[in-house]
Amino acid sequence: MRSITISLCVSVTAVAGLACGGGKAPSTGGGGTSSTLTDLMKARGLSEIDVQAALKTYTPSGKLDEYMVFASGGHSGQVIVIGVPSMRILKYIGVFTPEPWQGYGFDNQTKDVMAGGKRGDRDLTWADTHHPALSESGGDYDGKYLFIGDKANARIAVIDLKDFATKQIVTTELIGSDHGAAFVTPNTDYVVETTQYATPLGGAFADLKEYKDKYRGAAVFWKFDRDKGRIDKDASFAIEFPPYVQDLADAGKKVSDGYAFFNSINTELAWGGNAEGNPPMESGMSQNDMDYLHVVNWRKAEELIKAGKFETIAGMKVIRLATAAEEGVLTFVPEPKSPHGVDVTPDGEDIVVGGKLDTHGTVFSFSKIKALIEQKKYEGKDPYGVPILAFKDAIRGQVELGLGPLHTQFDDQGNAYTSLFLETVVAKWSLKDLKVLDKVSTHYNIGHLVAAEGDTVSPDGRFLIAMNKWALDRFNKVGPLLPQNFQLVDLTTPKMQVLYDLPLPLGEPHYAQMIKADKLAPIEIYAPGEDPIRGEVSPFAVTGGKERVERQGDQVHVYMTAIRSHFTPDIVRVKLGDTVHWHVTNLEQAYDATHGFAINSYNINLSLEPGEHSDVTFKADRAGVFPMYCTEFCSALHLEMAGYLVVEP
Ligand code: CUK
Ligand code: CUA
Repeated sequence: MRSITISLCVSVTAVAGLACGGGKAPSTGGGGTSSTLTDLMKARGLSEIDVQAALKTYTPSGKLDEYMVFASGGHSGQVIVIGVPSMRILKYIGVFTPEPWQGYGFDNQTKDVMAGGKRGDRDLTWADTHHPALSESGGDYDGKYLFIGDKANARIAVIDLKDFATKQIVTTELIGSDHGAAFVTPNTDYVVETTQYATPLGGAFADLKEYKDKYRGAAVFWKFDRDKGRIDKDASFAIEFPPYVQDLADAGKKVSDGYAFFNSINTELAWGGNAEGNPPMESGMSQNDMDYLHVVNWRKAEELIKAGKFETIAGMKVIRLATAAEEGVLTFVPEPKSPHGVDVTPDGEDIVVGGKLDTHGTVFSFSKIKALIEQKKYEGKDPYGVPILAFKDAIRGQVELGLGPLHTQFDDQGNAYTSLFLETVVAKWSLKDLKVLDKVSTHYNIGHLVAAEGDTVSPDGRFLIAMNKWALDRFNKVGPLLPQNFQLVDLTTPKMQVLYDLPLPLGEPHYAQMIKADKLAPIEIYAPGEDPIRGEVSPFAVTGGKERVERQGDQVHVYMTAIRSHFTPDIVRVKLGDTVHWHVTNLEQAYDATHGFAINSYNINLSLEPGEHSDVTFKADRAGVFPMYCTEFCSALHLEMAGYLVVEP
């Protein structure tokens, strides 16, 4: 895709076969005549640029998208799947929040998944999801798994892209919030989760006055078991950090494989207290000219774990700060004033840090950093004993970007794209010359941006999405709370061009990743009787003719099947006070044969995809007659797919 159209008349007539300049339009074949293109443009007030944008994104019915975007759902705790270039929303995946359409958080299987994210005894039914991470092989997306972090509650979720469903949520009481999460190492050996706000490790109590001595950050390296498709908590470990408020993170790749990079924003060690005589947090944290980029040698950390050089805190193996500093696991490099994004270039050689309160992007050189570490050429140590390299020796250079640089992505032509929050533009710049080449305005308050495979070892270029916050004046008004705005940007033209605005009315997404659609190969149906969370046929699954209700004391087991257009049995009689174990198997094996299963007043709604088996357990604590029915319009006789739960007093 390398065309910029000069004349709309030429391009549009060529592409769409439409008449131009007031000429006769082709007949619609329906007897009437359609308007000419210019009439349509005039009637709708569209410019040539608008029509070009429309032609680049319009995807006729039945045509598929080339890319899929996995966007964080922000406060909703979910993941949003979007097609590119059409910008059609394809799915919301239930992750940290119950999602009734998918039955997520309603059946026993997905309740167990959600229970994996409990903090203490508390069920958590929301999340502040920030950063999704697709699984990688050799630093490239492989389309197998997706991970996402919950900043509010320090949790990581594992989503299997075989069926686009959440399979596991993990958390550790070691830390109390995260932000540099989720990021994967180049072969998805580890899913990385880093603290944002420091707390005493393991959730112990210490007053904030003891911030410097008792509060800590940490990077958790969750071990991912690819065969099982699950995080292995026992094989995971963490590295203790000073309480510098670590922010974003990225894993090294290619030449920097084995390393990970974390930035931080609070070398001042401010901890708030604006009503207790201290400066407010935001000024307390913005005094110093430099913060610290944390350079972590995680392969070295793995060796220390193997050698037993760790302490166990809250069930997690932790390499203590002094050990990490002494053994060369953790090294600091000064980075300009309260940075935000940290992004490793496709070749793994450079680390780009957005200045936020600085107008520069700083480009650190991995080979220089590595050489300095090997020569032990330090300019000093921080108060915790962590060696510090000299800023000027560790950088390749700086690029003057503009106001409020945050996050950076890459294309296949050696260019980088950085979001400028305060200037509210995307800046395109040359990695080689560190020179800005182009800027495009976005509406408004751009946070992250995502380019096609733009954080991998082989970015595609072509498309970029500016992920803007609070879409003031872009859409029809919907009250004071504003939707977010994903703006699709064309990277193939000499000047970047905004093609499409997609409002996202579900939460603040922060980050997303864009993968080539043909790397994904989701299944269409489950095996007969399969429990999707365990990935095997459920011992409670039944086939047609084997349906039954069994009672053992006050425990009632219902073995039910669903097939168009009935449940068997369709009347279930229990007694008040019984515990009911309801096992439902969808007998269908056709792609489009999902059944729902809802019971009135009992807060039950399952989704049974073809072949799927689900269980739900509840106490029949309310007597009466409760309609139950299928919640998907599955057939002409869908309304008849119903029955009754009878709870006898
Ligand atoms: S953060 Cu939100 S715009 Cu959580 Cu990656 Cu930068
Ligand atoms: Cu099954 Cu409607």
